[in-house]
Amino acid sequence: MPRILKIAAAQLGPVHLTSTRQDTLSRMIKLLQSASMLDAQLVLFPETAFTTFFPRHLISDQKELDSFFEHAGSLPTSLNTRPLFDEAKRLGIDISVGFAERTADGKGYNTSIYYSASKREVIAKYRKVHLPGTKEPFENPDAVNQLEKRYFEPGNLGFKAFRTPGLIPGVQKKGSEKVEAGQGDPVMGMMICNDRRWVEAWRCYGLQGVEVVLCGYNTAGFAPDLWGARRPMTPEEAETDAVFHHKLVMQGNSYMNSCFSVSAAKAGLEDGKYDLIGGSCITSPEGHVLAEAKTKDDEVVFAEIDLEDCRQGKERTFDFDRHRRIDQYALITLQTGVVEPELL
Ligand code: CDT
Repeated sequence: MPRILKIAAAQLGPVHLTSTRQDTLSRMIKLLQSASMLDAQLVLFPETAFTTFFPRHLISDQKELDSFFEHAGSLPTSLNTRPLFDEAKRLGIDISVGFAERTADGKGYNTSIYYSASKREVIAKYRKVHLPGTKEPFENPDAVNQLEKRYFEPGNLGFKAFRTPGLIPGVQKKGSEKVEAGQGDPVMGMMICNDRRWVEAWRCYGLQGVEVVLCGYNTAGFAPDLWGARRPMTPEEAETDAVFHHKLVMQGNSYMNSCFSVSAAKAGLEDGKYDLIGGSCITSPEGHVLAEAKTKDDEVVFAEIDLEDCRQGKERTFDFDRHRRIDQYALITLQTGVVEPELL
């Protein structure tokens, strides 16, 4: 049975340290409205969407640092964020959005939530597991820093897939007479930026029959101290490579887990200095790019997809039940780092 879904990535152009929350929020609402004109049912916003990507800065003033964070419970009610949720409710569009989360006991997480317009509430929350970069800034004063390990704890909610209600009429529900895989409400999973480079994250979702993976990101285009460089690269070459790797992991992992994926960038030159790649895209379970951003500015990337397309991979090449050999994969959970074979 076809299960059609209209989905969009809301790519944001640069958000500067000097950008006001109100201005950024208005841009996000405008993107939501543009997606609504295309009839989108679900819109994904980037990682830390409401502010600049602040982990590149060393911020020692606690009050200043706190100004980048939100409490998850108050996201749909806080003055800083509420208008986006009100508009999603008014338009009847589900949204997934990334933000810096401060918990009641003062911990920080890099988080994204899924808001269901039909339920009028947040139905899922994910905290970024793979935090890249360093705790301390690089000695090189010109380096681009990525201080996520300083500001955030590693996510502790695992990779928990969830169903999104109210998007597709006539799907099978709990207690339906004949229950089959791939006939219910869409199965989705969230990851955040660096997570997309880790096959383990995708496989955890794949094992729950994920049909759409949502991933917001802020990826530096030119950051040799972070990426490392075996040979000197111009900023243009480095950015081309970064976009290539972004698409490679979205396409490859979508294929290997027979799912669609949506990725939404924060893109362009933040603070006139820090280049973030664009490349927001929607990929298919066969690994093809269905739609992609053409700019590094505010832009909606849209596709109409049929979740039934996930069945081909899930029932043949990647029928996990028939073909996986977990007795041979023990190393994956026994060992974190690399242990090479003994020298000859
Ligand atoms: N935001 C984020 O996770 N960015 C990282 C940069 C990695 S630097 C080695 C990314 O994987 O895109």
